[in-house]
Amino acid sequence: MLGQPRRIFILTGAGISAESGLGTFRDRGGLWRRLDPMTLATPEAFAADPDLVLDFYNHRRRAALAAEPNAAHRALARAADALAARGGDLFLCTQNVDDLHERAGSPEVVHMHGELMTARCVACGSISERRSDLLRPDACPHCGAAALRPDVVWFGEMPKHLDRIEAALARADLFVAVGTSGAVYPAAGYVGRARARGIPTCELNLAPSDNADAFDAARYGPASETVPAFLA
Ligand code: BJW
Repeated sequence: MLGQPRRIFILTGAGISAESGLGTFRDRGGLWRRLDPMTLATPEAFAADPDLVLDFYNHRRRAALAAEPNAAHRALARAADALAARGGDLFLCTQNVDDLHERAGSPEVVHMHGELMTARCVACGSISERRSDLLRPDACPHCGAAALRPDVVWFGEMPKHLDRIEAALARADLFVAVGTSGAVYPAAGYVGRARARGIPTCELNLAPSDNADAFDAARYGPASETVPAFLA
């Protein structure tokens, strides 16, 4: 199925970081099995109880900082270098807010749901690096307003980098989804778009995702095994 793809679109989700010790959202033990996303991951939740929401993300940021990339993250970074050396490219689009792809050495990572390691000022819109807890009041390093929020995309908000993602989907010749449940849009719709263009699609997951039927092929198992094997 791989043939000679030169422009691979990879979509990753929480499953790729599971073996690094970071929790997923919807499978067994997942965050949204224990916690209500409507009280933690919406703009309304942040308006109603900012301390609770900041606490949730402070905890997640600390966990991400303590985690290490695993073999799946590293295999993607190596594949990006190898493809680039052959004149192709690997477009890495992640729904994850951790920085494990970057720390594994991936040259470019598109975080469509934002990042834990940056903060956004709701007053001036600037984005600044943030590796320590966000507290209130916490001043924006650019405008000084006490208006920092986690730079993540909550339900009802517009995902980031959609133009770049569209362009990459339009030129890809292979689409691969890794460790994502296919439950959240627009990311869950990308496989359908790839199929409509007639390019091969494959999912690498521990178990069939919600949209498994939309893929031509699948390999099931832990990402630390399936991703290096798939890209070898
Ligand atoms: C392993 C493994 C191992 C485990 N190895 N695998 C169309 C239809 C219906 C609804 C909508 C729609 N379009 C939009 C919506 C509304 C909404 C939505 O999708 N709702 C659904 C729940 C129905 N979408 C939005 O609101 C989005 N915005 C939007 O649509 O704006 C309008 C617009 C967009 C575009 C064009 C025009 C208009 C925003 C969504 C924001 C999602 N935010 C979160 C939180 C981010 C910050 C944070 O991290 O806290 O993003 S929610 C959460 O879900 C997080 C994730 O990125 C996202 C996806 O989760 P993911 O990664 O798939 O994780 P899981 O847990 O679901 O799955 C893990 C998988 O790994 C499982 O399959 C396991 O089997 C597997 N696995 N261990 C390999 N070792």
